[in-house]
Amino acid sequence: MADRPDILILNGPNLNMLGVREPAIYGSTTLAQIEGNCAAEADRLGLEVDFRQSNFEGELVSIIQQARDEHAGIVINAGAYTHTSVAIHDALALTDLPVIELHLSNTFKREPFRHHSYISDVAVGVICGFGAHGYLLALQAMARLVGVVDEDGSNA
Ligand code: DHK
Repeated sequence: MADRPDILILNGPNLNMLGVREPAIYGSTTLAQIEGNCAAEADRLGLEVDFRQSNFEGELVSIIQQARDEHAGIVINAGAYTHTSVAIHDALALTDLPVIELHLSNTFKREPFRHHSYISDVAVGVICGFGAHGYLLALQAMARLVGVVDEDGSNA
């Protein structure tokens, strides 16, 4: 349906390796499986999703810049760029879109260099530590932010 809000779910470096990458930390669900789960959840919620991944910082910046014309909100797992990228911070700051920061792992239980995020202060909120299920939690939160469900989770 064309008038469903279209949510960009943007994945950064190394997330294309989910399934084989440190499964004790990131789980065994592949990015393709997460994409499929997101599509089903988006359909249930009344959203469209545009699910993307790049290992390149500049490409992530360009996708974020384009999102303001094409999408209603951004869910971003920027991978390691979360902790390093002023460029991604600045790109997110100039969108007028609601942003949700997402991580599979609980970054605060991990190495100190993962405790700082350049994204949190331009995000509405942060979801971390729930593995692949976090993507579905992020979509549920986004559905309320873009007004397709009420605060209590019922259809708006
Ligand atoms: C993913 C990464 O690739 C790491 O660099 C972050 C994040 C954590 C995650 O948990 O999804 O530190």
